[in-house]
Amino acid sequence: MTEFFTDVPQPVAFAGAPDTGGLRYQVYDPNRVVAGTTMAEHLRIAVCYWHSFHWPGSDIFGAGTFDRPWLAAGLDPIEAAMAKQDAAFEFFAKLGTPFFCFHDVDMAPEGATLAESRRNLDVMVERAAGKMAETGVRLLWGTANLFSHPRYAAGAATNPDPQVFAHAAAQVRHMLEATHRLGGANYVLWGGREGYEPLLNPRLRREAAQLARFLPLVAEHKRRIGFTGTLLLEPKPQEPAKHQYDYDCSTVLGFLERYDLADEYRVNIEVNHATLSGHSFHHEVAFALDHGLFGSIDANRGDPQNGWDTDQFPNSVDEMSLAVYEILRGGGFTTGGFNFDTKLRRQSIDRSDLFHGHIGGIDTLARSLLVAAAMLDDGTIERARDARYAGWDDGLGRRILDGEVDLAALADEAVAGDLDPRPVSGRQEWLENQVNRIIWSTPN
Ligand code: XUL
Ligand code: CO
Repeated sequence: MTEFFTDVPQPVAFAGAPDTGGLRYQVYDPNRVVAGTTMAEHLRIAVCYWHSFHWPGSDIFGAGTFDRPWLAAGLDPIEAAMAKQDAAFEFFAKLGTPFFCFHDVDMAPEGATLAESRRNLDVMVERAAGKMAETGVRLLWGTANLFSHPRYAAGAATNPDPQVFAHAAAQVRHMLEATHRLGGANYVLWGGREGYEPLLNPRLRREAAQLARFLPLVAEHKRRIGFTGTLLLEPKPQEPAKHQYDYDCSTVLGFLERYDLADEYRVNIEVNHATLSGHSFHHEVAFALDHGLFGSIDANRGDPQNGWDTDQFPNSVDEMSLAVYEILRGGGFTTGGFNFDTKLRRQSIDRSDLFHGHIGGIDTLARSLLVAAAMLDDGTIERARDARYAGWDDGLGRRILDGEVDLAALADEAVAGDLDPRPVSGRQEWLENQVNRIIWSTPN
C-alpha cells in the first residue's frame, strides 16, 4: 500500500504528548478524563468518507480542485475504490479519530445494475472490515445515497413511481446489512430529495403516506437481521429540494408521533441544517434532548453570510459549548457521536489541509467539552432554571399538572383574588454573563 498523505508522515500528536515537530492537537487528548469519561468517549468523533475522499472539490461553477488521484477518469472502478479506501484509512489512523461514516456509493462504485452495485459494495465492505481490524477504527454510521442518481430526482420513498420506492428499498436493505456487518453504531436516513420543488406537482398526503410506509419497513428489517444500532433521521429544511419534509427536529417528531414511529427513530442533527431551518444549533440539540429524540451530530456549520449548506469545520467555542452543555446535561451520547460531515474550501488544495480542518474542528469540540463540563459543575444555569419553575413543584402548580382543577375552578381561584402573579426578570443578560464567565475562566 503506497502512502498518500506524505506531507503528514506521522500520526498527529495529542495534546500533552511530547512534541515531535509534526502536527498536533492543542486541546484534544482522547484519554483525558473530563466529567468522569474520556474525551474520546464523550465526543465519539467520526470522519466522513464522502466530502473528504469522494468529492473532488467541484462546485456548480467549476471543476474539482483537489488532489484525489482515485477520482480521475478512466481508472478501473474497483482499483480506484481500493486506492480511495487505503487513503481514507491512512487518514483516519494518522488523525487518531475512532470512527468513520460512509454512504454505499462513496465506498463502492455503482454498477450497471443493482446486482452489480451490491457485488461491488460487498467486495469493498469486506476489505473495509480488514482495514477496521488493522487500525481499530469503527463505524459510527452507514447510509444509502438516495439522492444523487437521476432516478431519485423526484424523491426516493416519496417518489411518484413505486418502482423507485422499491429501488430505494433495495439500496437501504443492502446498506443496512453492510452497516450491521461492520458493527456500525447507527444507521442514518437523510431525505435530501424527500420534498418538493414547485407545490404544483406533489400530493402532500400521498407522499407522507409513502414515507410513513418506508420507515417501518426499514425498522422491521433492522430487527430481522439483528442490527441493534440506532436508526437516525437527519433533518434539513431545504437544499437540494426547495422544501424537505424532515424540515427540523420538531417537524420530524410530529411525523414520527403521527405514524407511531417515535420509538424507532432518533435524529442526527447537523449544525448547518439547524441554521438553515431558522434555528440555532443549540435550539435543535436542546429540543431533541428534551423530547427523547436526540441521537447523533453532524458537526459542520454554515456561513452566517449566505443561505446554503457550506459544510464548514466548526470553529466557534462560544456556540459549540452551549450545545455540548445540553448534551452533557442530558447524559451524553449513547450510540451517537460527532461526525465531521465537513468540506474543505476549494482553495485548500494541500493534502495536509484535510488534517488542519479536522484538527481545528476537533480541538473546538474538545475545548467546548471542557467549558460544558465547567458549566455543569458550576451549576448556575441549572439552578436558575430550577428556580424559574419552582412554582410547579407543589401547591397550585402541582394541582394543575395533576389535573385536580378544571378551567372553571382555576378561574374561580384567580378571580377570588388569592393569586397575585408578579413579573419576574428573565435575567437574560445575567445568564449570558455567567456563560461568558465560565468560557473565559476555563483552563485548557
Ligand atoms: C447533506 C448531508 C448528508 C447526510 C448523509 O446535507 O448532510 O451528507 O449527512 O446523507
Ligand atoms: Co449530514
